[in-house]
Amino acid sequence: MSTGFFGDIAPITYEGPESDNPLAFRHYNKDEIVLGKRMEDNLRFAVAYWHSFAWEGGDPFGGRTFQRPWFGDTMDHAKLKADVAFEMFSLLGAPFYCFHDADARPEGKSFAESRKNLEAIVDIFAAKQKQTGVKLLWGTANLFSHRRFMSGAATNPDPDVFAYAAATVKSCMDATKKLGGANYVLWGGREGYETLLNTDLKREDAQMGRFLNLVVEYKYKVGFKGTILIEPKPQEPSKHQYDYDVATVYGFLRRHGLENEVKVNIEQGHAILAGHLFEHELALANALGIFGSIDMNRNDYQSGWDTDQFPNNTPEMALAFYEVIKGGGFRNGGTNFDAKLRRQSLDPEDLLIAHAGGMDTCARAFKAAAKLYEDKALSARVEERYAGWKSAEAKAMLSGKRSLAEIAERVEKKSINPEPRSGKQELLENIVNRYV
Ligand code: XUL
Ligand code: CO
Repeated sequence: MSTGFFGDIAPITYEGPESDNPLAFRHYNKDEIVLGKRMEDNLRFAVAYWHSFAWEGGDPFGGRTFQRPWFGDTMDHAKLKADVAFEMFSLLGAPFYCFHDADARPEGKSFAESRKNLEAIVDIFAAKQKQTGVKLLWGTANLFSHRRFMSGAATNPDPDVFAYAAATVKSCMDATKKLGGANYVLWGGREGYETLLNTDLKREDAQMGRFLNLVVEYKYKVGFKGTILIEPKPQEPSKHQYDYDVATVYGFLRRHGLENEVKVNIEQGHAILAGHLFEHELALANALGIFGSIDMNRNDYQSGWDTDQFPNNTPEMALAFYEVIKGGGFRNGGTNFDAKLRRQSLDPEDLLIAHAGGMDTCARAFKAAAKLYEDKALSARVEERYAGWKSAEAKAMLSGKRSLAEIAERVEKKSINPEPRSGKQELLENIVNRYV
């Protein structure tokens, strides 16, 4: 039976580019074949439980603006929340969702009570997944909201907090496995520091490395088939976070022997906070072989803060999806809307409008990127730019067959005097604009 929260709004369908219905797709036709796959399978959209159902509309200057009938600390509230959430997934035709333990269940008076609350909700989620066909893209543990985690989870100076965090992750991995989740995510909002004056960096790195190894060991022990993902972010809430960006995470994984076990979940807003383009982070993860999934959203470029807005910039998103496509597309990963309404967007329909718009813009951007890729509009030129490296002598230099002295000798003997060539940046930018 419907909760009635969304009134008489009908499921959102594809109506084509000419439609002016705010609750319709203009570009996202889930069955359209692009790059040999249905759009639904290319994009693998997921709704983030925390932003849409747990966040109350507060900001640093004011509290709750949303009035939702499921706000409260009881299991009945949590059940109503689950009912509305799955109604929304179905109205949107979103194939996946993602959640933290704390989004879904009330906090208990003890660890055991919190775990039991989670298990009860997981049973409800499992039944709803079966009814609706909606699946879990990833599960995760909230190791940052409760005051016990204020000085870190794995990196806490208190070993009891490390243990509590480990127990929490175990319960969330169990939940994710039970729900058939495609991935398990770790985002370390408090794994970092507020001040170096009270921090032992070396020790905290070792603690975090051991913690992640425990997670990977447990994955094999229980036979979880999904991918373990780390979500990089440079700061916020902590002044400095150890999973700063993709390059930093890769160094951490190498240091702890995990570069073949763990991949990354890359978020647009986090890339911007780290001083990178979203596509930079995606391209680097591909180059390092650790690309996993994306958190799609948009930062306000003026605020310098993680504003988690719904994505709406087609040209920027097309370049991001271009990197996803170049890397072979999503395998276990997908497009999770780690995005929240603005706090004045009070109406139930605003939740649907926001997601439908985000899905539509992603579809439009993905199709532009797919065409750019198929036409080799950029890649043929990139290949040409590096063509000199195909020569035998160039290959010999790279493969260790030439010493520095031998290379120097050849430069003099052949009077090598390289002539610079145009990088053609404006031409390439103009080409991209023809597609987006
Ligand atoms: C916080 C953030 C998290 C993670 C999951 O900035 O992105 O919501 O995605 O913990
Ligand atoms: Co995120």
